[in-house]
Amino acid sequence: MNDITHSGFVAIVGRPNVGKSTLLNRFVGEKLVITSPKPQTTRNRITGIINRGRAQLVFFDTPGVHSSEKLFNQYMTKKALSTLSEVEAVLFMVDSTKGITDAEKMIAEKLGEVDGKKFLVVNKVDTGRWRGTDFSALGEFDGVYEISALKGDGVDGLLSRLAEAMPEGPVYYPDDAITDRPERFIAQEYIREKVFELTGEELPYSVAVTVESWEDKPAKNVSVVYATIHVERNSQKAIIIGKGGQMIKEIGKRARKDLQELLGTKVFLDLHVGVERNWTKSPHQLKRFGYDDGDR
Ligand SMILES: Nc1nc2c(ncn2[C@@H]2O[C@H](COP(=O)(O)OP(=O)(O)OP(=O)(O)O)[C@@H](O)[C@H]2O)c(=O)[nH]1
Ligand SMILES: [Mg+2]
Repeated sequence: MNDITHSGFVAIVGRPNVGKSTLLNRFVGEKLVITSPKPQTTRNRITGIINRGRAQLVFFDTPGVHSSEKLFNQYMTKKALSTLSEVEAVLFMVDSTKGITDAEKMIAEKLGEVDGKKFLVVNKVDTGRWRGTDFSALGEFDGVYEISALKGDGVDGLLSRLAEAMPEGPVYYPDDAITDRPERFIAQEYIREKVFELTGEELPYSVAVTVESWEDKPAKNVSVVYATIHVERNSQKAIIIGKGGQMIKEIGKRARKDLQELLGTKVFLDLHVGVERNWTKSPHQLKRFGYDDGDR
């Protein structure tokens, strides 16, 4: 049981690569969402739940906001911006090592129409590479926080402030929940993260992952998971498989390790590669891989 009397939803928004997902993981204290030095890592709105004192905070990690002609990128930006009007508070995250870009201006403009509380979060201050950009010029904020999502500096203070800002409300999720996403989804994301880690610049943007089957065998303390890595072209399939199957083996090894850590059980992970020609350009295929206009 808990004594939660206050609750609310908090959106984390910003352009790609500013550290939104790193911050969500820091808040929940687990590797819930995937991160990478490459931009456009997060593709869906993903919930992270934490209880702090009397408040339950339901965070939304969102895809990076950026302008693009591509259907898939437009979907991601739309997903992020539409989240803003549904929350009690917004964390507008910027990268202290960079300047203000069009993406920040897009977000600032949208924030002007939003009722919830607005906090400016200046991230990556651990780098010591803040060149004096005045981010607070982006709008009116209820607070400005300088943090390191990676190292944790300033994160606790921000969390306390957010907890205080939550209105009276119901308990949305049980005590032990950290997300409303199923383990299948997290497994797919872990596999996708390893593709970001192990393959070159463009390839990760052509990759989607689906879990085909998942069977828990409690007697043997093992989960048996079959998953497919979808790419857009045959040449990409060859890269994912690698010489003598080395690449796919390494992807599987790393994803399995993360999954075992999260689940606390052994995992048998079997990976396959499939070609879905130009799936990023097809509304139907985007939907099939979980990138649609529903509430996620
Ligand atoms: N030095 C430093 N690096 C950070 C910090 N926060 C995040 N990073 C790094 O910045 C990169 C991007 O982090 P993510 O959390 O994936 O960024 P994101 O905003 O979720 O990116 P998208 O999902 O692409 O929109 C990763 O390499 C992180 O390790 C920080 O506080 N300090
Ligand atoms: Mg992210």
